[in-house]
Amino acid sequence: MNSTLNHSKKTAVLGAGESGIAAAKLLAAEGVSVCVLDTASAESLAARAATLLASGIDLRCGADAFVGIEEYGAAILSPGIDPKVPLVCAFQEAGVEIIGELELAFQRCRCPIVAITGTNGKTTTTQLIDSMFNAAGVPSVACGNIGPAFSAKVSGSDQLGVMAVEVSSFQLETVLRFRPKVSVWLNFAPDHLDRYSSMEEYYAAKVRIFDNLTPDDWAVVNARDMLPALSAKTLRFSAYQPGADFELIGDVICFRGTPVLEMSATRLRGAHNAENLMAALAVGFAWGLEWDALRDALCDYRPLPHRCELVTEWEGVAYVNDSKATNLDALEKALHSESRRVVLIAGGKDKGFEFESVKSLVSERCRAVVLIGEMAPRIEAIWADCIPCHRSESLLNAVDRARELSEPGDVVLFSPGTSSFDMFKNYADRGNQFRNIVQSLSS
Ligand code: UMA
Repeated sequence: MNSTLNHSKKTAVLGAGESGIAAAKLLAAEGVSVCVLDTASAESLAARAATLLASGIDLRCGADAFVGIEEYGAAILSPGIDPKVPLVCAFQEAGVEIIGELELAFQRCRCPIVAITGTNGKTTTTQLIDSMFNAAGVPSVACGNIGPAFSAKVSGSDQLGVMAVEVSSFQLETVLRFRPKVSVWLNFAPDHLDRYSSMEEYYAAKVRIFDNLTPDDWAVVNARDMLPALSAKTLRFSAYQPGADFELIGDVICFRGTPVLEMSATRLRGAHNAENLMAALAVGFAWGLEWDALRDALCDYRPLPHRCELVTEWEGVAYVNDSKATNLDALEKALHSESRRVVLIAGGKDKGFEFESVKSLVSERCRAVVLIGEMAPRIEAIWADCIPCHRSESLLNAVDRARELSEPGDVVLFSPGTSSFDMFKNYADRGNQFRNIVQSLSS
């Protein structure tokens, strides 16, 4: 076993979500005595308790999670659990070593990995890279923040040529030896300010992707971002400024002046997607693959739902579901990629964003704005002096209002700019509800 952890005592896995269950099963398969702890109620975790029990793993829930901490020699932390919560503090105070699920899986991985981080575009780029490798004959699996968990996939990694691992700042907070063969840094913009006290703290977590790079490794980075000096071989990309290794010249992605891929040959739109494609191409170059081996996979790639997804054209108005826009950078990119006049539906959970930063873009591109969720009053207070703002209590009313406000040739863009948890299960639930509402109203 290639772990630095002390497994002579029991190992605790903190969190019974997807990554916690995968980590617990991975350890149990190695013969480690493991117990999963979760502060949620036993009722809410009944199904997961049954899954774990089937693998011979105990689950302690609610207040029971805090009992007998001295019994454990090590703890594995799920990414969604903030290290500042009482359960993690109790382990820290007891002197138990804690590592994250990402680190646990990395220490067991038997193939090189490409790790992809960034505020936006991670999942699209991870899928692009994974399909590009498979098409080029390098067996690959995509996992990590994209799901399934990295821990769920490492046991078969000796059969793979590479793993494309999407990594979040939450996962990177607790790395030790994590060392990707290629580290991809897509972009950096305000997000997760409900977990981090400042942008500096968020950046400090994310930049840990480069902690263990050596001159044998590669870094693929956005030329617009300020990053520390990197010891790895570095490739830079930008769709917004000249001078990087990968640039966008007209509609064409070029590598050091040579045309490589026409955007119009792909199903992806917008400069932000050009950057996702550049990052994938750069990974292929770092791996020594030929452009011809990469192009077809990138051109065949179909964008995921909830990312500037056209739902329908109705009464001459396009309805676009961009529910994945859970931060202002994503909202800004959606507005930039729209040439039509926009009726924007925005708002959701208050994550601490200052909607001031997109105010001038919104007033330039939008005919009107319909606001929903916890943040609606705060956004209205910021935007109302430059753009007509309307508040709606439900998404159904918001779509109805946006329909009244739009004119033929417009687009109704649902790009919330913040997360969904005040009204919906997650961004996918929010996007599915938007799509269903639009489809039922228009049919
Ligand atoms: N919990 C506690 N105590 C606490 C807080 C939470 O016990 O104080 C428990 C909860 O009751 C719950 C469990 O922890 O049962 C949840 O753990 P988790 O939030 O880590 O969720 P997982 O299901 O393991 O999902 C995680 C990622 N979630 C987060 O980072 C929030 C998933 O990314 C990822 O797909 C999955 O691991 C597999 O790797 C989701 C995500 O939203 C998609 N990521 C964020 C994002 O993309 O913005 C970072």
